[in-house]
Amino acid sequence: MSNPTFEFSHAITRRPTASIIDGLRAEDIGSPDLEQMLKDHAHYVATLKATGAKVIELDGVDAFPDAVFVEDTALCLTKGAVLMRPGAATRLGEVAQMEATIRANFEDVRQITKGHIEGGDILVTEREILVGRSDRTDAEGVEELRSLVSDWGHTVREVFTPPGVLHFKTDCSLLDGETILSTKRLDASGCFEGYRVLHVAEGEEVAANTIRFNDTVLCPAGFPRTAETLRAHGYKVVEINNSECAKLDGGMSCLSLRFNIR
Ligand code: CIR
Repeated sequence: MSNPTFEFSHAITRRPTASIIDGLRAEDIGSPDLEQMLKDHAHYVATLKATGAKVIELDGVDAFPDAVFVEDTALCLTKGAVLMRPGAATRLGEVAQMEATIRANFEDVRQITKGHIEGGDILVTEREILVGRSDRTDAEGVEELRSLVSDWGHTVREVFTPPGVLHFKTDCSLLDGETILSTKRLDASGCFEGYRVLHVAEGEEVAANTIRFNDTVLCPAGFPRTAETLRAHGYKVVEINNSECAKLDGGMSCLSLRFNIR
């Protein structure tokens, strides 16, 4: 495999802690169960490792209930990394918790200092970086990201996360250099023109937040028609229970930062 958009040597994850019950959520559908979440998290980490990647497993930070959702704190690219500035006030401090690990792995580290942007709103494809404006990501944050990554050769395109959807990637994932898995509602916005788009099955919108990690697509369990679509298109799928993270609007992408420094 030589395609940098889905070839990863490393991932960073962080264990959930007891404070997970205080994690942010749009709607209260019950408190996450830490024991179950730890089991699911271990399955997730083992699946990443099984692809041959090194997983940097960070200890939980009890002071930050949402810290398990590491994706929102940084954007890892080939030439460097950018520390984010989360739009959720309770999550701002998570960036400082991640900074040392990012600096240990990247020589060139830049930082968003204006506005807000969360990693969950960023989809990196082979040709561009799509950033969805959302309740967590604003125009100022998008503009600063654009200026920070332009000399690394990246083009940033501002798009829009559908109303009521937490992050852009809540509704889509990159499956390979040209293929995106998306909900119909997000694809209908026209943001994926020029890409091949597979739709998640009707009623399985939650399954849009998957990750392609080396030869494997990690998919939340319980969405059999979408898993079948992926398998029918030749992807190797591993289904991971996501019942507890889902109570906090989290999914497969949120649980790791992924990069390639092989
Ligand atoms: C939050 O509301 O910020 C967390 N409870 C969930 C974050 C999910 N992160 C992601 O989609 N990248």
